Amino acid sequence: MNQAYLSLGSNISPDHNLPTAVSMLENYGSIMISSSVWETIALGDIEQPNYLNAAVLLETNLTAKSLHDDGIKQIEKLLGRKKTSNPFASRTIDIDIMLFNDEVITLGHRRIPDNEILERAFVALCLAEISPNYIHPDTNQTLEEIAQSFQNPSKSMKIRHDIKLLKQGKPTNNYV
Ligand code: PH2
Ligand code: MG
Ligand code: MG
Repeated sequence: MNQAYLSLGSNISPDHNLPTAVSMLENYGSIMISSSVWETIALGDIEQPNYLNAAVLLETNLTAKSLHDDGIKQIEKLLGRKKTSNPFASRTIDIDIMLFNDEVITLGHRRIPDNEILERAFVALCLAEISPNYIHPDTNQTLEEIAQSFQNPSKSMKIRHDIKLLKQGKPTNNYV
């Protein structure tokens, strides 16, 4: 079994699309735990609605490539994701593989572990909620330590207690 740590984001009908995407991931494995749902200010140079962001741990038989090509792309398509050339365009759902076991993998133009873990507070904080003691293969820091290195994240992100995901809660053991 593989352990895929996924980050999810939506800013078009996010109250619907984020929980739906998490449920659809169960077609490709088992959701072991989900983070809180965070409302976050949109990053990027254009004005756009706030996002809802979260992270989940999916246990799966699929390889990283197959999870991406066959699972994630299918869910993004079914939820009406539109292809645009702007990497910051609003989207119904975006699912990115941030970590895969403790492996270093290149998938298309992205690398796993994804650079966004060290660059985006909401990615680090969501991942730290679901596996605080996971050791980042590049920095040797735990996800908890990486999350704590962000200055004042509460300015740009707040938990949305009214939206729940499958298996949301505190991790009972540490994965990987
Ligand atoms: N994703 C983007 C661009 N900007 N901003 C927030 N707050 N959350 C996202 O998931 C996000 C973003 C494209 O990767
Ligand atoms: Mg993304
Ligand atoms: Mg993506």
